[in-house]
Amino acid sequence: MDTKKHSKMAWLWENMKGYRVIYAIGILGTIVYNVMQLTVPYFTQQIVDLFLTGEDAATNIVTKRDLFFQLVIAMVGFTFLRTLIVYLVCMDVEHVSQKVLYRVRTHLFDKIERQDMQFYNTYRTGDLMTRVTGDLDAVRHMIAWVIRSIVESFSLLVATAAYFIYMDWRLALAILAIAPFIMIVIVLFRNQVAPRHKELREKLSLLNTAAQENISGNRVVKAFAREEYEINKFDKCSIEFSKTNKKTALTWITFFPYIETFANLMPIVLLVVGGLFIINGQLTMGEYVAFSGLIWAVQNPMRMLGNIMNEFQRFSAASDKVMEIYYSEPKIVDKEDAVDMPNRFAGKVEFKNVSFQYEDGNLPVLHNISFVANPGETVAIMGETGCGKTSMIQLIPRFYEPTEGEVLVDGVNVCDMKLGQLRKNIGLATQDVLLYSDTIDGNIAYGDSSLTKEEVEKFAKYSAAAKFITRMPEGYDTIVGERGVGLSGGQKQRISLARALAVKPAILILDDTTSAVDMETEKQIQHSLKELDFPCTKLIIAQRISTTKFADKILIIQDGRITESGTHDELVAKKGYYYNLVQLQTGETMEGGEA
Ligand code: DGT
Ligand code: MG
Repeated sequence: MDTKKHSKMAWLWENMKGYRVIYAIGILGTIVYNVMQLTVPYFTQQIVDLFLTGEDAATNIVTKRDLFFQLVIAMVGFTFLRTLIVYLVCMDVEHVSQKVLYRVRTHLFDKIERQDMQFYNTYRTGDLMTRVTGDLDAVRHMIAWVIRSIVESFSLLVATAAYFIYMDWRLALAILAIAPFIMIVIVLFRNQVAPRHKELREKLSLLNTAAQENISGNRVVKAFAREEYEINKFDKCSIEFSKTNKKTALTWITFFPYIETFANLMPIVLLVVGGLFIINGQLTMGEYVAFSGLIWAVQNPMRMLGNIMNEFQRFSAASDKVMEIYYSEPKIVDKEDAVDMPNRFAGKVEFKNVSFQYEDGNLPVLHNISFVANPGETVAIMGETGCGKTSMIQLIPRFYEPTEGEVLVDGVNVCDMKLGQLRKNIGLATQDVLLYSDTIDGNIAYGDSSLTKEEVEKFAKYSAAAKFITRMPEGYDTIVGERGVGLSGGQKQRISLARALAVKPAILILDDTTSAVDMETEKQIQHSLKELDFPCTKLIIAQRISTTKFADKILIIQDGRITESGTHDELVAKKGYYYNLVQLQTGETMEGGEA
């Protein structure tokens, strides 16, 4: 994530590809309409000198009547034309800014979507949301407003300065001598406000994260009756944000009087110096009127600079965040010489001396794991909570890479495969089930949208979900809420199983997928898993002996190591961990409790 290498403006320019010409036209238009502002005082000056205060004013108004009207019409005409150009320029830059916004946002989402697991462990959802919304808006604002305002102020200032110098360079210099002082104030302001904007952006991200985590975790909040606590927590974030906002605004307010004082000095200089020049006959009244009619054109850009600087710093802080994601690269990607595998895998899974440690963890979670699951076999994985089962199966779709050793599928190291090919062959039902707010049908067909209704129903039957789905008011068209709200834990697990089966995977991985379903339903699922109408290797993490009993192989994991492996009978005969588990669970069953 090397943001440093790319300058912000170069990055912006890069993303304006295809719109650069029309943007340049907009900028040119900005210059034109600002220079055009000078026409009004020019015409005014002519009118004043010729028809109002000049020596021949009285005769001129009779003899040069036509010129008078021409000047007035030109003045009105230019004003209209100018308004039209301003309108077109605004449309133009708005158009470009929206196009660029769309482009960057799509790119950003694409980047986020393709990241690996580690990325999601690092970034919080609320922060990522801030990047694709608020931060991006600051980028849009840069194109639509900040750049245009810089050009506007600059062109107005330069044109006016040139016109002033043309009229009377001594008076012009006297007025413009104040500008450098304003510049100094602006630089001091920038140094103070830049860190404020960085801080403000962080506070906004914290605020969004607090809101997001709270809303998605609302059930826990309710369960623990922690509403007050959470409201207070959010309130704190909100106060922090508002305080920082105030601090940022205050920074401007501290500098504003200096700029305002300097800017207001300009008309005073004009009055004093200009007055003296008129008295001495070095300046006509018309010229004085032109100067005074245009003095705002020097003052305003100076006043605007603070505002522009403020917005520029906001862009600067936001674009850092956006560019960090924009240039981020997932570590787990296809190798250039990735092996091209057949579309459908045979389904052999092999771990060879695999050890693994999370990048953000300080201890290895898997040690020297070796086993083979042959095509079509069922391998059960058992072990107490936290022993590393989920971590182990996450290495198969290459969500993470082993720190040592190799994970092979069909004899090829998964790290040498194309990710897309590998993952298309794996059906995974994760431990914490996440369903989309979509219909049940849509959720089951998530991995293969070409699935027919009949097929969806078939997979629902396999996962023993058909019955409860048909009982729902709208059957397969029932919309399940966000994260599957409205379904029971066991129902969600069964839909998740149907979704994993629906891709007809060569390798099916079930991570505790039947933990929340009753024994009877589980039996049905076991039965259908045996009867699947496509060949499939199954890796099943489970806690119940009833689930694992008929597996071709059972692996017992303890503290990240395989301590026992074999069939049910072999492991029972071994009288080790598994044997104790059997004792414990069958004993409980006999007493009538569920294992
Ligand atoms: P379970 O699902 O409760 O039966 O437990 P397992 O066996 O699935 O455990 P697993 O693989 O989720 O976790 C093994 C160890 O790894 C445990 O000490 C927690 C740690 N761990 C899990 N996920 C992460 C992670 O994303 N980052 C870090 N640093 N550690 C993790
Ligand atoms: Mg687990």
